[in-house]
Amino acid sequence: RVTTAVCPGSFDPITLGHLDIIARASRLFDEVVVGVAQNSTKAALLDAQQRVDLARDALAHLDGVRVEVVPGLLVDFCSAVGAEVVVKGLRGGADFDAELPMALMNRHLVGVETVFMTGDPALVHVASSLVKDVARFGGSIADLVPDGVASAVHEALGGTVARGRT
Ligand code: COD
Repeated sequence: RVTTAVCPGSFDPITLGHLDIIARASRLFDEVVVGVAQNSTKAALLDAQQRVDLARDALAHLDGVRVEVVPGLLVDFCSAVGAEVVVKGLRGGADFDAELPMALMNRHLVGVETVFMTGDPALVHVASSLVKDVARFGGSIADLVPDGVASAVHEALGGTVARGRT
């Protein structure tokens, strides 16, 4: 039987940390659906279509991986795509504290299981929020995000010129 996993996130923007988790999940599950969702506690810089387009470009080389918008509740999306598993990445204890109630709520709602994957130690400092902050104040984010993402972030921030590599 085919096991489908959903890798959800805000992906505002997708980073090399996300890419690592998704690539590793794609080796464990038959199908991985990357769900570009709305986190009600965060205001997004990029609109949903931009986040989807950047993620599609960054993940095009991975077999069995596709990217879709999560229009509402994550658990409804999981049911719609036939996923029994949600995959999340953990950078440390703060991620676990944030993820545990979501995992328990999602299991409470429909019984979906959450599988946690350890973040690559070389990438645990990489967070979309920090990436945006570095870019906002003129730093280079080129080696933190997939190709094409840095220019989209700088453009969304109003054409901030990055120092060093862009
Ligand atoms: N290394 C490893 N993992 C990483 C890294 C990294 N460098 N960076 C990010 N991650 C992991 C995060 O820990 C997370 O698991 C995932 O990647 C996505 O991260 P973000 O920041 O893009 O996304 P979040 O945390 O804002 O996503 C929250 C959701 C959008 C998934 C959540 O709000 C949601 O499910 N929303 C839909 C509505 C819903 O169902 N709400 C009820 C939830 S119980």
